[in-house]
Amino acid sequence: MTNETQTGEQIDGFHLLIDALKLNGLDTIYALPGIPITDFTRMAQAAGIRLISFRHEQHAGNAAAAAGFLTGKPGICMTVSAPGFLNGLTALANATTNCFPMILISGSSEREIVDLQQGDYEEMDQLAIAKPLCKAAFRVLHAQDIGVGVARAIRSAVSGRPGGVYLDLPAKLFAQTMDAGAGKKSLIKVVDPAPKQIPAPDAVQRALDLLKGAKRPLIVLGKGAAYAQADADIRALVEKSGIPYLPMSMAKGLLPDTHNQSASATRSYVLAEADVVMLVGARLNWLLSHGKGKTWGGANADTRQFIQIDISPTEMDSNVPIAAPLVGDIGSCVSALVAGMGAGWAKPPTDWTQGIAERKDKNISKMAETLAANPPVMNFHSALNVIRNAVKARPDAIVVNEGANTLDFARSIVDMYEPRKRLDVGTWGIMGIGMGFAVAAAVTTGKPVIAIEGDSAFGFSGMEVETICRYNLPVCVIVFNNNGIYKGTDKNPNGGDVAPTVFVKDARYEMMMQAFGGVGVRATTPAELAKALDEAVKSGKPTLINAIIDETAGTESGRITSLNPQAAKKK
Ligand code: ADP
Ligand code: TZD
Ligand code: MG
Repeated sequence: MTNETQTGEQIDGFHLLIDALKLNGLDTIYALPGIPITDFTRMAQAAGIRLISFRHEQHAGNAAAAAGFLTGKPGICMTVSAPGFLNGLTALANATTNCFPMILISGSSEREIVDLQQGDYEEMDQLAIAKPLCKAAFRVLHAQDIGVGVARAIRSAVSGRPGGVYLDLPAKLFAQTMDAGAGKKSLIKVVDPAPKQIPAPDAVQRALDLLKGAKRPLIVLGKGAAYAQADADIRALVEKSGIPYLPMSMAKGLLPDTHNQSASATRSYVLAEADVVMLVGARLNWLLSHGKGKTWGGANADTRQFIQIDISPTEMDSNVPIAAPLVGDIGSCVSALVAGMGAGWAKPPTDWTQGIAERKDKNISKMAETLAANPPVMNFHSALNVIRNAVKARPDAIVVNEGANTLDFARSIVDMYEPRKRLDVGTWGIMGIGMGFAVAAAVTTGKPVIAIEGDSAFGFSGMEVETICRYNLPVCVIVFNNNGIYKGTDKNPNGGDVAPTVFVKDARYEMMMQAFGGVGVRATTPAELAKALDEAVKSGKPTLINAIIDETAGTESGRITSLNPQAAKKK
């Protein structure tokens, strides 16, 4: 065979994969080495890819997912076969659930042995297992197909509704060689991986007509709106329309939470009373009570109409009828709406906006009183007031947040000022994202990261404080230590073992960070917490603050008690 691209030099699978990733601007890999990818991680690092090596694959996967959300490029996670793959799979499924683009690349055993179930080292049919849990799954068997495999993975992850993609690479592939020139030619630089999807003009008009007739309109911004990086268009839509808006938790900061159109402080009122609701990158799932029931009761319960902007056409009518579906990418949809509003757009009736403003003011001053109180034992409010002030002073800091009470209180107390600065438990309400998300936030942005962690939540990924120290990342972890899940006061009425929700009392979490050379502080007062947090943010040193919280202060299941039948009965 003659081929003008043939050079006589050879290239192997390892280097084809590295080159394919680099060609597409994928410059960071979150990984955990071992057979068959150990050499790959070394070679990737040598080739200038940032290789962040974790202590458990789930956290490497979570880091890749958060990187995907923050950058709009798929985050790359790399694991070994079977158990490593399975450890990463939770993160892949969670990323898909959250609509975050990531690619989980796993080494795997040889097909011949796996398919005959002959018992290879870490044998598992990984592709089959991954398939139902992610957006797309591919396997590459030949070195010359690595370029195509990576290209397909990238496109699948970021086009349309973003999600997780699995790429299966059997061990033998890495060592396969081919002519270097032909290899180079086989790689694909993906052009326009997430193409705009322009909404149909009649769909835009339908939405505008509905909005125009509304007496009590409401905009709900979801994390899809944050992901879309259409910040200026979204601000223009909100401000030009004059419509009150509610940010879902990861959409906080798209407009500053202090914006006068934010209705967060009177959330239940606006959900119950709105007559036309426009969802922008937010699904009507459990987090919005499926668009029906008590939350959406009020005078307009039977006549309320929804407009939904989403890139996924099949999201429409998932829970309630959508009167005006607007299918397209958020940037294109929102800018079309703004253009269509024209110059003479009438703002919503003042009885609606005034009513909201009054309720809001009342609730905000009530909250201010609670936040100012300084009870003898630090509680969620007095501790979060400190963090609220710290974020106000450093609006570029990224907040990572998980737990139950620690999550619910932080979400409502800590105002956000900039887009994509809040990362949390997302659609599943999953525990364990903390340290992985924090690492990715620090690595992709270089900004200070403040991880607000319930003591239970922190436990899921706590070992990654070593990773944070190893890469000297500007992460300050604040463990809200109330001695347990929800609270630390449960007793086993029968004696014997302690109750299932309580932990060792007064655990010294700060020593975990000290163990790896970071700063550890135990804080029992808001003043101590403020000082330690200020120093952490200024120095950028890995820090863990063990914030001692009144163990009686929390409530069971935080704010989702209604989903916990036993606790709801007790209430
Ligand atoms: P939240 O939890 O904040 O309410 P969801 O995760 O439920 O948000 O909803 C996000 C929605 O945003 C998904 O339905 C997804 O399809 C959509 N989405 C994501 N990116 C875009 C985009 N660029 N343009 C339009 N819709 C998007
Ligand atoms: N496991 C996983 C993966 N996700 C979950 N959401 C849970 C278990 C159940 N769960 C919650 O929903 S919140 C929570 C668990 C275990 C921990 C709450 O305790 P915390 O927070 O200490 O983190 P507070 O402040 O004490 O309420
Ligand atoms: Mg707790």
